[in-house]
Formats: sequence, C-alpha cells, structure tokens
Amino acid sequence: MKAAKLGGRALAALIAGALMLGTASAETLRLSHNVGDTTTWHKGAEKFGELLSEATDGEMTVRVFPNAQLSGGDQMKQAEMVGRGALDLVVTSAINVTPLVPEMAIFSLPYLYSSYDEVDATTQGAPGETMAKILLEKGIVVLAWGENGFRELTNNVRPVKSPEDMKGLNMRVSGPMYIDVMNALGANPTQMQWSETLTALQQGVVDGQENPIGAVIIPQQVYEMQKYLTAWHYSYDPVFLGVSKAKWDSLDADTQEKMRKAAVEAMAWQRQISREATASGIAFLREKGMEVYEPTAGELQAFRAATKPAFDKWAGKVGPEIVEAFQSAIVGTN
Ligand code: X2X
Repeated sequence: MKAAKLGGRALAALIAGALMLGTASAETLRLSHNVGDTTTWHKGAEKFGELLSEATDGEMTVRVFPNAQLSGGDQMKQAEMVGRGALDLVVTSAINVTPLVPEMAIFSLPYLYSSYDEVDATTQGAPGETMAKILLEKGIVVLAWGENGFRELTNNVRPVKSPEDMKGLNMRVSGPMYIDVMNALGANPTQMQWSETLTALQQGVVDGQENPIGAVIIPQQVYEMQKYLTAWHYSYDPVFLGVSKAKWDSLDADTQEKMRKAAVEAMAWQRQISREATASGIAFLREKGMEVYEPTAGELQAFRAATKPAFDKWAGKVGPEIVEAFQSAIVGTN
C-alpha cells in the first residue's frame, strides 16, 4: 500500500517535471515572408522549420507567416522589425531591405550578373559575407542565402523587345531602385506592395510587373493576369533567411550551430527548386497562353545601355568598394 502510494507520487512528480521541462524549453519561432504560401520562399521557410525541429528533437519549431501578415502587409518593414527583435525570423529579398540598408541594392543592379555561376560566386562567397556583416550591424544575422531569381518582365499591353516598347507602360515595382530603372526606360513606375499587386494587375490598375519565373510568377499564377513576358534577365534578386540578433544571442552555441545548418540546407534546396521551376517555366507559361519573348544578345545590350543611368546612380549609393568586390568575384568566374 505504502509502496504503491510512493510510486504514484513519484510518477506524478515525473509527469509534472516532464511538463515543466517541455514548457520551459520548447519554443515556437515566428518567421515572416512577403509572398504567398505556394511560392518557393514559403517552401524553403517550411523546410527550414522541419530541419530545425528535427535537429532539436522538437524543442524548436517554426511557424511561417506569408504575405507580410506580421508587418501589416508592408514587405519593406520586415527587416527593420527583425533588426529590433520584434520578429524572430525572416525570409525576404535583398531589394526589400534597401530602405534600411541601401548597400543591399548591389545584387539587383541592372545587368550586373549574366549567369547563376556569377550569382553563386557572390552570394555563396566573400561578397555575401560582406553584406551579412552590414546586416549584422542592423541587428539581423544572415543564416543563409536563397533565391528569388532573375526578374522577368510581364505586361498586358504589347510584346516588349526593346527599350522603345517600354515607353508609357504603367509598371508596378517593389522598390526605389526599380523606379529609377523604369524611369530610365521611359515607363511609368508605381511602387506597390506585392500583396496588393495581383489585384492591381487583375483590375488593370497597372499594365505590368517584373518578378522571377520559378519563385513567384508561376506559383502566384501571374500568367492568369498577364499576356506578355520578356525574359530580359535585367535584375537578379537573392533572398536570405535571417534571424534577429537578439534571438540569436539568446541561443547556446550548439543550438546556433543547428539553426545555421538547417538554414543552409533549406536555402540550398530552395535555390534548387527555384532554378528547376525557372528552367521548365517558359514552356509552362507558353502552355498557359502567355506570349514569351526571349531577347537576342543585341537586344539585351540595348536594355543594358538604356538602364545604365540607374546602374550608375545606385552603384554610387552602394559605394565603390562593394561594387568592386562583387565585380571582381563575377569576373573570376569567367
Ligand atoms: O515584391 C516583389 O516583387 C518581390 C516578391 O519580388 C519582392 O519581395 C521583392
């Protein structure tokens, strides 16, 4: 009788102890991103959550919030919120960080890159680390670089084959550098949140937009609203998976290591699925009824020349040291 009673108490204590341990150490982190839940951004974020949960035996899980829900629909605000610890984690693209860190415009300068090898030499090399250091000063720890991709043009007015064809088109753009690029081409740019763009395209508020094929155009079904696509590869946009420095500093070294490893693996996979979807994407978009134009080398040169003023203006904002570091990494691949 006595033994049974003690046993019962011991069991109760064990259960209580286990529950306390569970509540004390299990943690759900919030991850914000600014596109829909069908995109490769979202899939990469979910993959990170799975890997982190696996590595920590379920002690650390991630809840992914799409469409910039956690920043009131403002895609540019996420980085600043992560920086001050109001958000734990973010997957966002470089261009969205430019209001906070103008140097992040480096990646997207018009026609900086002409291949994935060139991209990888920067995001996966020393230039990427340089940018991570700058973000760290703003309270953001870059865990790994993923991919939005080469941004391609869509519109509903006409096939675009030359800078001339851009004249007068009402273009939705995501950030300030693209305003200058569109102005250089004679288009009428409007800065708009991505979360509002699909409706704006549908209602004809704007004629066109530009985004990567595999990461955004296909999963967000932009082909349902747009007739013409020009694969002009005019600007590359990476994404990164970042954690707030406040959260990072609260983790022990072992957990930090697990988190970084999960992020590197998830973003490598995210880059791969984005590239695969892009590679098969043009055929897919044609099947869906889009008229796709792939410019010749000469036509690309004309777009490059026309957007040069925007390149120069933003290279100035980024600063010569960073521009040179990127350009020499790029030249190194050729
Ligand atoms: O808003 C866009 O165009 C997007 C989804 O590509 C970015 O977040 C920059």
